[in-house]
Amino acid sequence: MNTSAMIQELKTRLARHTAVTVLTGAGISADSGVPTFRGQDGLWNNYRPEELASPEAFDRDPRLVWEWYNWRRNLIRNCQPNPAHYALVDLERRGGTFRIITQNVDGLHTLAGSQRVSEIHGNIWKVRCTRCGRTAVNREVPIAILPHCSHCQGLLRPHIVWFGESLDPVDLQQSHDALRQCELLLIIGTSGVVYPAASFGSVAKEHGAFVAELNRDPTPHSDLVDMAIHGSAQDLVPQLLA
Ligand code: BJW
Ligand code: ZN
Repeated sequence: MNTSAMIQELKTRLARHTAVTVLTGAGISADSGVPTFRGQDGLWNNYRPEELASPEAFDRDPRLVWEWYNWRRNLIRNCQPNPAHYALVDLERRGGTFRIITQNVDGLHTLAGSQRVSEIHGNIWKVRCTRCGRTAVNREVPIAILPHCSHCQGLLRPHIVWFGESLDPVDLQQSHDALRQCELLLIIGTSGVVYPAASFGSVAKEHGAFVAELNRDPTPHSDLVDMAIHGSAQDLVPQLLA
């Protein structure tokens, strides 16, 4: 099936189905100028994840980790949602059971206007106290290094899920509910290598959903999903709603 035939089939399914779940990754924000993690221009080409995105790294050198997050916050604050984010807002407004499960920490889905969003890897605009666990929104750029909690003076960290850390049980529950309930799962712009999100396509499929992947490049899941469409998210996603 060629791309336009696949888009047409997805449009028909979207019009028919009343339970839709969308899993997004860095690729949906790439067109907004947010760097992805893997691939040619990915962050992990220049930075080692274990030195920046792990609890051990933060224990060892919180200043270095915060400097990296200041650099990222500065970059992301100038990024705006793109047509793919806005198309998903329109999709939610059509009604029915809907949820976006995003691995992105940039907050662009909610900035675009999406309501039912589970940010399973956290949010770069939130901080969390390493002592009392309180979370707060903090949009300062640069954030004062090292930031401390106004309640208990504990050291603040980014409210982001690093490697080896568990996801928030509420986010996990919401995600699993959405994966079990949906008739259609759209997987947009993720390389599909980071767990548990990498297993979400199989979970939805086991529960009877039609699973479609929209990605610039093939992924390890492209042959396992019901449909894989290649192209940029900002071109493909709005076409589904046109
Ligand atoms: C476009 C495009 C365009 C580009 N249009 N498309 C089971 C098996 C093996 C390992 C594990 C396992 N369970 C857990 C693990 C360990 C680990 C893991 O998965 N490791 C793997 C790498 C092997 N997982 C965890 O540690 C997770 N915790 C957990 O499971 O707890 C329980 C547990 C712990 C330990 C052992 C067992 C159980 C937590 C994962 C947290 C991930 N955090 C990060 C970093 C945050 C730092 C930060 O942002 O500040 O989150 S990693 C990084 O990858 C980031 C992303 O959210 C995540 C996913 O990346 P994503 O979104 O897929 O981006 P890319 O760059 O990889 O791909 C972009 C895609 O877009 C590409 O496909 C392009 O083609 C495409 N694209 N332009 C459309 N314009
Ligand atoms: Zn505190």
